[in-house]
Amino acid sequence: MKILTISTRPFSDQRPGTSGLRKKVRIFRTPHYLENFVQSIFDTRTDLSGGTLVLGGDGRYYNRQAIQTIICMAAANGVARVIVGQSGLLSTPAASCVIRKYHTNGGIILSASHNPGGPDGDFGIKFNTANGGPAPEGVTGAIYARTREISQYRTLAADEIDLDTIGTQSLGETRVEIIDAVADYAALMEELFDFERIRQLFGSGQFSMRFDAMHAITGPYAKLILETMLGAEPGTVINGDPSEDFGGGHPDPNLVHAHELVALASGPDAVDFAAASDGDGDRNMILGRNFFVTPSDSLAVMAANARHIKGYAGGLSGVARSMPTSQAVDRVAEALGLDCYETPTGWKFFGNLLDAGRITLCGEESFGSGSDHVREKDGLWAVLFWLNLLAVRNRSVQEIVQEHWRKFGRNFYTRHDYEGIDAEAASDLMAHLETLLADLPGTTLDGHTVGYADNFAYTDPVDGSVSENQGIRIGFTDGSRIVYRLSGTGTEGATLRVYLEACETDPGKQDRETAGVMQPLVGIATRMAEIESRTGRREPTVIT
Ligand code: G16
Repeated sequence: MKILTISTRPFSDQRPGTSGLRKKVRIFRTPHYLENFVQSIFDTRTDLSGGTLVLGGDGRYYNRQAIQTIICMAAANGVARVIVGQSGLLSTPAASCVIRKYHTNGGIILSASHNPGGPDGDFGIKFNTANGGPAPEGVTGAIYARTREISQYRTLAADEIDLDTIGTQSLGETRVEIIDAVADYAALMEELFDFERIRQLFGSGQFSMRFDAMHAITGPYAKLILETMLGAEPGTVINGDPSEDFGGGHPDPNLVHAHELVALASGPDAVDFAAASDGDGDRNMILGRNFFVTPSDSLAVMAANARHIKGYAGGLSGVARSMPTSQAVDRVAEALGLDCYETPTGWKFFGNLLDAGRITLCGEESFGSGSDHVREKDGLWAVLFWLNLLAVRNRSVQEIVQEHWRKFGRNFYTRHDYEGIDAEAASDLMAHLETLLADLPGTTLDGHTVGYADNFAYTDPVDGSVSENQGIRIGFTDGSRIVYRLSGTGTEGATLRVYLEACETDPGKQDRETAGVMQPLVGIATRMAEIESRTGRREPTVIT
């Protein structure tokens, strides 16, 4: 088969963000744009030549074409074996599972996660290393550097691969294996959780659940695992057929975008348990009857209850959370005598801690949690963890969480996002906050005394690498915090995230409404950052 060498010129905007390269579909369709980035992966990850690559995506618009392009380029770059999810699909956690299970050299995952899809939507690509996790900054930095100097890429003139039929095909010297996208992942879940107990819960007739796949990748996974393997009634999975534009929706599992599910978990006829996942299946939202579990609380509850779950009954080695995630899990770690790490935003920062066996569970405020079973956050895993817990504890979601607060204290939490603001105004706002930091400690703002104020920097305890400028933290002596960051996953302008947290150990005050509790901190945060005058926004775009 003839290898073609195509001349190209660098694009200046291929620096990966928090989780790979995310851009509008129309940018990815610019001639050579996708190819340049992919060739830069092959040029910097030289062990892929003669090695094995996993390939799959969340099924969004442009997924199939991109898969065909990458298979041809893999063959032209000497990859010996490409393992592709059937129809070009693999959820992000399933891709991580497959990369690890078959001892491959890494994987390319096509996804823009929770961002909308379709011809006018977003697309994304990221490289995961042989441990199954998102490439660390050293690797993404090298790929980016290569994109700045690339002058040619290699591909093949070949017929399209049949992506829909399971089996092995040849492309020149390269074996292309189309695998069942769900089977390996489902088998791993069965190892971790007590499926028999969950089957009994569903079979009891006393328990109702809905899972919202949001027209995205987890539909087939959830139908097989929840309805077929665990016996949940047909229809438990809603919006379960993946579509290229996610049914025109925004596949982000939060209270705003998963409103259909929220309605099913509200009111007198509410289901007992509801959950949703995102575009590529790594995020999760957990709801009880008329009850929302914040992602930060979800992580803390999991850590406190891990001993009840088959796969974690042997104990946890430690836990970690991203910096803006609430400190709820820190309280659990302290009570249980576990190490607790605070990392920058981005799942890639958990990789070394997981590989070194320093942590078993980790999570983020951005609706992500996971464990050492793979090296990505994992939406369905979190749902199964909760299902297993409900089956074993015989309590409602609300009872479990409220009991947790009584024991460990409650960390009220909210995040305000200002999306699509002017990028320059956003960076000026952050620069303005920097100028305030030195004088803040010791001052009192509306009754809250500042204990520390800094721009978060992280030194990886395993490899010593340093990541600076990871967000402004203002910590008060009463345990409350304000955190400011600019998102690294948006594709339009800038998104300012303001994260707010207030601690309450008095059980008599733990059942108040979050919005009321947070109001004073919201006032401090918006004034201090001069949000309205600098961005022109009076209100956040999304509050979660
Ligand atoms: C990605 C990262 C997460 C991060 C989230 C939000 O998630 O993997 O670690 O918390 O983005 O990042 P940012 O605040 O920079 O937008 P996903 O689900 O989008 O892949």
